[in-house]
Amino acid sequence: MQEKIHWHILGAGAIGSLWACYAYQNAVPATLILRSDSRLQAYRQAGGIMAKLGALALQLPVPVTSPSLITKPIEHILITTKAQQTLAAITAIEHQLAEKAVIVLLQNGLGIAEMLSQRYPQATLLQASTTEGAYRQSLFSLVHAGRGNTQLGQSKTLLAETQQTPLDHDELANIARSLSLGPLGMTVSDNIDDVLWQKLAVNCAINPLTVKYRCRNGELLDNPVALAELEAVVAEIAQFDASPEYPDLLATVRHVAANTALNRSSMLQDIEAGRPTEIAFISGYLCQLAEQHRIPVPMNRQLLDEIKRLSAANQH
Ligand code: KPL
Repeated sequence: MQEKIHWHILGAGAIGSLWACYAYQNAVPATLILRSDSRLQAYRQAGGIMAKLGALALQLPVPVTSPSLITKPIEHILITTKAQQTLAAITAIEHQLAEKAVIVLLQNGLGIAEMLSQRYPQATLLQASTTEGAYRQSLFSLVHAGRGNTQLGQSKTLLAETQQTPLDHDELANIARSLSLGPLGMTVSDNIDDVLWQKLAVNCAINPLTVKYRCRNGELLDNPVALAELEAVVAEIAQFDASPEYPDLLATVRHVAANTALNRSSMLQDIEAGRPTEIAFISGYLCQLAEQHRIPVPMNRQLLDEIKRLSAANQH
């Protein structure tokens, strides 16, 4: 029988905690890496993660560690940190990261994969995108709020730019299977670049506009001014060669806004809590690419500037 892969999960936010809880529930070996020894202490005092998984509310003693306590090389790591926290988080554990580690990046925004592939050229870097809905009520209290799906793949764009070895479909399927922790499913996408680009469009449109209008995701569809701006954001993104066509992209964004109608976007939650946002890796990434390719993206630029300004005024 094939030995089960032991995953380390870096990033104990909602998505990282979600995978860690279902790993525990499925008796799959996984360790959640907390950011510091003091967090570890707080976790021990809490006695685990209080998880509301559908109708079940359970206290789960999920295995955890902290960067200073990791003694064995990490061969498989699922990164679920916010984009802006990734470099600091991985630097803290890189003394134990195996040279040929398999790294799965599951986060909003783009740009981090390129940085990681330069920094760890021997590693196998995979990317994933999820529509599972989860949020934390407090540090160690998690709600699995909505069922979705998760796709995994190896970016062809990144493969073309680096010396990474391409994995075949069976190898990818094996990794996806090991991260499919009932009821969380993970499937292989043969075009993860397309999936990530669609997710970028969703986040460029919904996240900053929900901050601008201080509204829930679905309310963007009911407000004609916000909807016109959402359409402008998407039309600008559709100009890029790598992008899916405008009607498909717009249909995806509208579908996600309708499906998550009652959600407050992660960016709105960050702004309201005075936390840094992911804007630099969402609209910021897009505007940088637009500059390189001389593509006009005035609506995205305006939203980038507005969120940056609000963030600077808002952090407490
Ligand atoms: O990814 C999201 C986010 O809030 O960051 C969406 C899909 C917009 C759901 O709220």
